[in-house]
Amino acid sequence: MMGILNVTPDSFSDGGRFIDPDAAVSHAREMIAAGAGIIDVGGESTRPGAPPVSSEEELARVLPVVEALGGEPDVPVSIDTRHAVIARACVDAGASTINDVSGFRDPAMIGVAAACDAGLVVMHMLGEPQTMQDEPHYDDVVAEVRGYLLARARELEEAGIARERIALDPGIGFGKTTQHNLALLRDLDAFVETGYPIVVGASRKRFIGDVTGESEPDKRLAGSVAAAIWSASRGIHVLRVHDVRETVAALAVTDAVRWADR
Ligand code: HH2
Repeated sequence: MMGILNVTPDSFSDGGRFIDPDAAVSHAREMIAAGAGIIDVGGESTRPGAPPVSSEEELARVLPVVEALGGEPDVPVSIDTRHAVIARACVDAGASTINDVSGFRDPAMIGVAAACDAGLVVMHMLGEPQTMQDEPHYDDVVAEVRGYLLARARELEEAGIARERIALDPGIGFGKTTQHNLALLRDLDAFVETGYPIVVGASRKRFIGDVTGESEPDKRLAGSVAAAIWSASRGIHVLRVHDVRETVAALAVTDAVRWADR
Protein backbone atom coordinates (compact mmCIF):
# COMPACT_ATOMS: atom_id res chain seq x y z
CA MET A 1 0.00 0.00 0.00
CA MET A 2 1.41 3.36 -1.08
CA GLY A 3 -0.01 6.24 0.97
CA ILE A 4 -0.41 9.53 -0.89
CA LEU A 5 1.11 12.63 0.69
CA ASN A 6 0.50 15.71 -1.44
CA VAL A 7 2.52 18.65 -0.13
CA THR A 8 0.71 21.03 -2.47
CA PRO A 9 -1.84 23.83 -2.23
CA ASP A 10 -3.86 22.52 -5.19
CA SER A 11 -4.01 18.72 -5.42
CA PHE A 12 -7.40 17.60 -6.65
CA SER A 13 -8.60 16.00 -3.44
CA ASP A 14 -6.33 17.01 -0.55
CA GLY A 15 -4.74 20.24 -1.80
CA GLY A 16 -3.62 22.52 1.04
CA ARG A 17 -4.12 20.02 3.85
CA PHE A 18 -0.48 18.96 4.16
CA ILE A 19 1.44 21.97 2.87
CA ASP A 20 2.84 22.53 6.38
CA PRO A 21 5.76 20.08 6.84
CA ASP A 22 4.69 19.12 10.38
CA ALA A 23 1.15 18.33 9.21
CA ALA A 24 2.62 16.34 6.31
CA VAL A 25 4.92 14.27 8.54
CA SER A 26 2.17 13.55 11.02
CA HIS A 27 -0.17 12.44 8.22
CA ALA A 28 2.61 10.17 6.93
CA ARG A 29 2.93 8.64 10.41
CA GLU A 30 -0.83 8.05 10.51
CA MET A 31 -0.73 6.30 7.14
CA ILE A 32 2.20 4.10 8.24
CA ALA A 33 0.35 3.19 11.44
CA ALA A 34 -2.69 2.35 9.28
CA GLY A 35 -0.64 -0.07 7.16
CA ALA A 36 1.03 1.90 4.36
CA GLY A 37 4.26 0.25 3.25
CA ILE A 38 5.57 3.35 1.49
CA ILE A 39 4.73 7.07 1.49
CA ASP A 40 4.55 8.84 -1.88
CA VAL A 41 5.52 12.50 -1.39
CA GLY A 42 4.50 14.90 -4.17
CA GLY A 43 5.05 18.66 -4.49
CA GLU A 44 3.37 19.32 -7.84
CA SER A 45 -0.27 18.66 -8.60
CA THR A 46 -0.65 16.83 -11.90
CA ARG A 47 -4.43 17.05 -11.96
CA PRO A 48 -5.81 17.90 -15.41
CA GLY A 49 -5.03 21.52 -16.23
CA ALA A 50 -2.74 22.06 -13.22
CA PRO A 51 -0.28 24.93 -13.69
CA PRO A 52 3.40 23.95 -13.62
CA VAL A 53 5.40 24.64 -10.45
CA SER A 54 9.00 25.92 -10.45
CA SER A 55 11.68 23.46 -9.33
CA GLU A 56 12.62 25.79 -6.47
CA GLU A 57 9.03 25.77 -5.21
CA GLU A 58 8.60 22.02 -5.66
CA LEU A 59 11.85 21.32 -3.81
CA ALA A 60 10.96 23.71 -0.99
CA ARG A 61 7.70 21.80 -0.51
CA VAL A 62 8.98 18.24 -0.57
CA LEU A 63 12.55 18.26 0.73
CA PRO A 64 11.81 19.10 4.39
CA VAL A 65 9.21 16.32 4.43
CA VAL A 66 11.46 13.74 2.77
CA GLU A 67 14.28 14.69 5.16
CA ALA A 68 12.03 14.40 8.19
CA LEU A 69 10.67 11.01 7.05
CA GLY A 70 14.24 9.88 6.29
CA GLY A 71 14.92 10.20 10.00
CA GLU A 72 12.03 7.89 10.90
CA PRO A 73 12.73 4.18 11.24
CA ASP A 74 11.07 1.90 8.66
CA VAL A 75 9.35 4.57 6.57
CA PRO A 76 10.22 4.01 2.91
CA VAL A 77 9.64 7.17 0.92
CA SER A 78 8.81 7.55 -2.75
CA ILE A 79 9.23 10.93 -4.46
CA ASP A 80 6.47 11.72 -6.96
CA THR A 81 8.18 14.05 -9.43
CA ARG A 82 8.81 14.60 -13.14
CA HIS A 83 11.93 16.65 -12.51
CA ALA A 84 15.48 15.35 -12.29
CA VAL A 85 16.72 17.95 -9.83
CA ILE A 86 13.94 17.08 -7.38
CA ALA A 87 14.42 13.33 -7.79
CA ARG A 88 18.19 13.62 -7.21
CA ALA A 89 17.82 15.79 -4.09
CA CYS A 90 15.15 13.53 -2.59
CA VAL A 91 17.10 10.33 -3.25
CA ASP A 92 20.09 11.99 -1.56
CA ALA A 93 17.78 12.83 1.36
CA GLY A 94 16.70 9.20 1.71
CA ALA A 95 13.88 8.52 -0.76
CA SER A 96 14.08 4.91 -1.94
CA THR A 97 11.73 5.17 -4.95
CA ILE A 98 11.27 7.68 -7.78
CA ASN A 99 7.67 7.83 -9.05
CA ASP A 100 7.58 9.67 -12.39
CA VAL A 101 4.14 10.28 -13.86
CA SER A 102 5.79 11.20 -17.15
CA GLY A 103 7.41 7.77 -17.37
CA PHE A 104 11.08 8.85 -17.33
CA ARG A 105 10.67 10.62 -20.69
CA ASP A 106 13.20 13.26 -19.69
CA PRO A 107 16.74 11.98 -20.41
CA ALA A 108 17.91 13.80 -17.26
CA MET A 109 15.51 11.62 -15.23
CA ILE A 110 17.04 8.51 -16.78
CA GLY A 111 20.44 9.89 -15.79
CA VAL A 112 19.35 10.31 -12.17
CA ALA A 113 17.80 6.84 -12.16
CA ALA A 114 20.95 5.27 -13.63
CA ALA A 115 23.15 6.99 -11.04
CA CYS A 116 21.27 5.67 -7.99
CA ASP A 117 19.72 2.41 -6.89
CA ALA A 118 16.19 3.64 -6.14
CA GLY A 119 13.10 1.76 -7.26
CA LEU A 120 11.36 3.38 -10.24
CA VAL A 121 7.66 3.73 -10.96
CA VAL A 122 7.18 4.29 -14.70
CA MET A 123 3.71 5.70 -15.35
CA HIS A 124 1.85 6.29 -18.61
CA MET A 125 0.58 9.80 -19.27
CA LEU A 126 -0.71 11.02 -22.64
CA GLY A 127 0.99 14.38 -23.30
CA GLU A 128 1.22 16.91 -20.47
CA PRO A 129 -1.07 17.58 -17.47
CA GLN A 130 -2.29 20.89 -18.91
CA THR A 131 -3.68 19.32 -22.08
CA MET A 132 -3.94 15.59 -21.41
CA GLN A 133 -7.73 15.61 -21.00
CA ASP A 134 -8.35 17.45 -24.30
CA GLU A 135 -10.17 14.64 -26.12
CA PRO A 136 -7.69 11.82 -25.46
CA HIS A 137 -7.83 9.20 -28.20
CA TYR A 138 -6.58 5.62 -28.50
CA ASP A 139 -7.43 2.90 -31.01
CA ASP A 140 -6.79 0.29 -28.31
CA VAL A 141 -6.05 1.89 -24.95
CA VAL A 142 -4.86 -1.29 -23.23
CA ALA A 143 -2.46 -2.33 -26.01
CA GLU A 144 -1.14 1.20 -26.50
CA VAL A 145 -0.54 1.93 -22.81
CA ARG A 146 1.03 -1.49 -22.27
CA GLY A 147 3.27 -1.10 -25.33
CA TYR A 148 4.33 2.37 -24.22
CA LEU A 149 5.27 1.18 -20.73
CA LEU A 150 7.27 -1.76 -22.07
CA ALA A 151 9.16 0.59 -24.42
CA ARG A 152 9.94 2.95 -21.53
CA ALA A 153 11.14 0.03 -19.40
CA ARG A 154 13.33 -1.17 -22.26
CA GLU A 155 14.93 2.25 -22.57
CA LEU A 156 15.67 2.30 -18.83
CA GLU A 157 17.19 -1.16 -19.00
CA GLU A 158 19.32 -0.10 -21.98
CA ALA A 159 20.64 2.71 -19.78
CA GLY A 160 21.93 0.03 -17.41
CA ILE A 161 19.06 -0.02 -14.92
CA ALA A 162 18.23 -3.46 -13.54
CA ARG A 163 14.80 -4.79 -14.48
CA GLU A 164 14.16 -5.57 -10.80
CA ARG A 165 14.13 -1.84 -10.02
CA ILE A 166 11.26 -1.07 -12.40
CA ALA A 167 7.51 -1.05 -11.73
CA LEU A 168 4.86 -0.02 -14.28
CA ASP A 169 1.66 2.01 -13.83
CA PRO A 170 -1.08 2.47 -16.47
CA GLY A 171 -1.71 6.02 -15.20
CA ILE A 172 -5.40 6.05 -14.39
CA GLY A 173 -6.79 9.49 -15.25
CA PHE A 174 -3.73 10.76 -17.11
CA GLY A 175 -5.01 11.52 -20.61
CA LYS A 176 -7.89 9.03 -20.44
CA THR A 177 -11.66 9.19 -20.60
CA THR A 178 -13.76 7.30 -18.07
CA GLN A 179 -14.18 4.48 -20.61
CA HIS A 180 -10.39 4.32 -21.10
CA ASN A 181 -9.85 4.10 -17.33
CA LEU A 182 -12.46 1.38 -16.97
CA ALA A 183 -10.92 -0.62 -19.83
CA LEU A 184 -7.46 -0.37 -18.25
CA LEU A 185 -8.80 -1.61 -14.92
CA ARG A 186 -10.83 -4.36 -16.60
CA ASP A 187 -7.70 -5.61 -18.38
CA LEU A 188 -5.11 -5.26 -15.61
CA ASP A 189 -4.14 -8.86 -16.36
CA ALA A 190 -2.45 -7.59 -19.54
CA PHE A 191 -0.16 -5.50 -17.36
CA VAL A 192 0.42 -8.16 -14.69
CA GLU A 193 1.45 -10.56 -17.48
CA THR A 194 4.42 -8.31 -18.33
CA GLY A 195 6.12 -9.66 -15.21
CA TYR A 196 6.90 -6.18 -13.87
CA PRO A 197 5.34 -5.15 -10.56
CA ILE A 198 2.23 -3.09 -11.35
CA VAL A 199 1.15 0.06 -9.50
CA VAL A 200 -2.43 1.33 -9.73
CA GLY A 201 -3.59 4.76 -8.56
CA ALA A 202 -7.36 5.05 -8.88
CA SER A 203 -8.01 6.69 -5.52
CA ARG A 204 -10.73 9.39 -5.57
CA LYS A 205 -10.25 10.00 -9.29
CA ARG A 206 -12.81 11.55 -11.60
CA PHE A 207 -13.89 8.33 -13.31
CA ILE A 208 -15.18 7.17 -9.91
CA GLY A 209 -17.24 10.35 -9.74
CA ASP A 210 -18.52 9.68 -13.25
CA VAL A 211 -19.63 6.18 -12.30
CA THR A 212 -21.13 7.08 -8.91
CA GLY A 213 -22.33 10.63 -9.51
CA GLU A 214 -20.18 11.91 -6.62
CA SER A 215 -18.58 15.18 -7.66
CA GLU A 216 -16.51 15.80 -4.50
CA PRO A 217 -13.26 13.81 -4.57
CA ASP A 218 -13.05 13.28 -0.81
CA LYS A 219 -16.51 11.67 -0.86
CA ARG A 220 -15.41 8.97 -3.31
CA LEU A 221 -14.19 6.56 -0.64
CA ALA A 222 -16.55 3.68 -1.44
CA GLY A 223 -15.77 3.80 -5.15
CA SER A 224 -12.04 4.09 -4.42
CA VAL A 225 -12.11 1.05 -2.18
CA ALA A 226 -14.01 -0.89 -4.84
CA ALA A 227 -11.37 0.00 -7.43
CA ALA A 228 -8.62 -1.04 -5.00
CA ILE A 229 -10.26 -4.39 -4.25
CA TRP A 230 -10.79 -5.04 -7.94
CA SER A 231 -7.16 -4.17 -8.74
CA ALA A 232 -5.79 -6.33 -5.93
CA SER A 233 -7.96 -9.22 -7.11
CA ARG A 234 -6.34 -8.95 -10.57
CA GLY A 235 -2.94 -9.46 -8.95
CA ILE A 236 -1.45 -5.98 -9.08
CA HIS A 237 1.30 -5.29 -6.58
CA VAL A 238 1.02 -1.70 -5.30
CA LEU A 239 -2.11 0.35 -4.62
CA ARG A 240 -1.60 4.13 -4.45
CA VAL A 241 -4.33 5.43 -2.13
CA HIS A 242 -5.40 8.39 -0.02
CA ASP A 243 -7.47 6.34 2.43
CA VAL A 244 -5.01 3.79 3.77
CA ARG A 245 -6.92 2.61 6.84
CA GLU A 246 -10.15 1.94 4.96
CA THR A 247 -8.43 0.24 2.02
CA VAL A 248 -6.35 -1.99 4.31
CA ALA A 249 -9.51 -3.01 6.19
CA ALA A 250 -11.36 -3.85 2.98
CA LEU A 251 -8.45 -5.91 1.68
CA ALA A 252 -8.15 -7.72 5.02
CA VAL A 253 -11.75 -8.86 4.70
CA THR A 254 -11.38 -10.07 1.11
CA ASP A 255 -8.15 -11.87 2.03
CA ALA A 256 -9.74 -13.46 5.08
CA VAL A 257 -12.53 -14.80 2.88
CA ARG A 258 -10.13 -16.04 0.20
CA TRP A 259 -7.97 -17.93 2.70
CA ALA A 260 -10.74 -19.13 5.01
CA ASP A 261 -10.27 -22.67 6.39
CA ARG A 262 -12.05 -25.47 4.56
N1 HH2 B 1 -1.79 9.76 -9.68
C1 HH2 B 1 -1.53 11.02 -9.24
C2 HH2 B 1 -0.23 11.40 -8.91
N2 HH2 B 1 0.80 10.53 -8.99
N3 HH2 B 1 1.59 8.36 -9.47
C3 HH2 B 1 1.37 7.12 -9.91
N4 HH2 B 1 2.37 6.23 -9.98
N5 HH2 B 1 0.11 6.68 -10.26
C4 HH2 B 1 -0.97 7.52 -10.21
O1 HH2 B 1 -2.09 7.09 -10.58
C5 HH2 B 1 -0.75 8.87 -9.77
C6 HH2 B 1 0.56 9.26 -9.40
C7 HH2 B 1 -2.65 12.00 -9.14
O2 HH2 B 1 -3.29 11.90 -7.88
P1 HH2 B 1 -3.00 12.86 -6.65
O3 HH2 B 1 -1.56 12.82 -6.25
O4 HH2 B 1 -3.94 12.50 -5.55
O5 HH2 B 1 -3.40 14.30 -7.16
P2 HH2 B 1 -2.57 15.56 -7.67
O6 HH2 B 1 -1.83 15.17 -8.90
O7 HH2 B 1 -3.63 16.61 -7.93
O8 HH2 B 1 -1.62 15.99 -6.57
